[in-house]
Amino acid sequence: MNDIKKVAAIQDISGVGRCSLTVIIPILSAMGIQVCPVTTSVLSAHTGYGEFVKRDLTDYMMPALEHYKKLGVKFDCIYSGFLGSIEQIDHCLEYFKTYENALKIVDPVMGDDGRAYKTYTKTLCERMGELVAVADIITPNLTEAAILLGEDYPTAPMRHSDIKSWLVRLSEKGAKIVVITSVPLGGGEIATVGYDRSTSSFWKVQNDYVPKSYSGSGDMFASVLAGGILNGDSLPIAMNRAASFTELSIKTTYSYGTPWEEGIMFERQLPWLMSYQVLDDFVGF
Ligand code: PXL
Repeated sequence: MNDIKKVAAIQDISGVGRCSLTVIIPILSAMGIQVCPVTTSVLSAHTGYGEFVKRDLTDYMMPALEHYKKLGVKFDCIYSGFLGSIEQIDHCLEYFKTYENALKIVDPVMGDDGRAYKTYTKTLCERMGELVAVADIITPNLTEAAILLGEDYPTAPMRHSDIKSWLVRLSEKGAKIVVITSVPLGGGEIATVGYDRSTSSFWKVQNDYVPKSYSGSGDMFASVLAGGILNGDSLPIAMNRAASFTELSIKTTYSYGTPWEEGIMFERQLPWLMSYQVLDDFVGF
């Protein structure tokens, strides 16, 4: 029986810099899931390099969808990430509508460290809200959560009650499951927090502080989370798996002192994902 799950990953591919498809494909493959890329653009390097060569593939997205419909391809999950234009958001909405029974994961990639990426205009950020509204699961970092809620980026650690209210308000926009990464809490704690509206449950996984961030870490987190959920993990176990793999890979990268734009060294950690370890390093809060 062919029980390998299929994920349509609506994402770009960047030659260097380890983000989007160059992270998502190996991770989900290692977790036993087939990635079917819907490539939105090809870049020589991600936008964090400042200069890059780019070929936009917006006009490829709908013909590809028509072809998948003709072939009768069934996707178990549609997963969108970094997007380059309003048209690409419209096309993503079509994919979500077409595969209404698929698990809809939206990683609302828009920025980091309190700032929107240069390519993300105000309109593009607003339209990202439409994708968030049709998703089952969303995985914003704190910057993206603030943009989606129209809040200022918090400059001080957040109280539990405040981050819980952010999770609930984000979920009220549509998604049943909301996971926010890189949240500074009181006492120097940094955490990944999640909320499942169907059970009204809040979950927290602690992260060690590493004094450097790397491109593609959000893609890494979201793809491991997606793989975990598709493989039957509960929400806290999937969050724990995603946070642990990301932390392991970030610490490895930090130990080698490579530049942030080269992304996270994860290649040699992939066997950890294949072992499918049972995890219990999470708490309800
Ligand atoms: O990791 C997010 C991402 C994906 N794709 C491209 C990017 C970025 C972040 O900068 O530039 C092309």
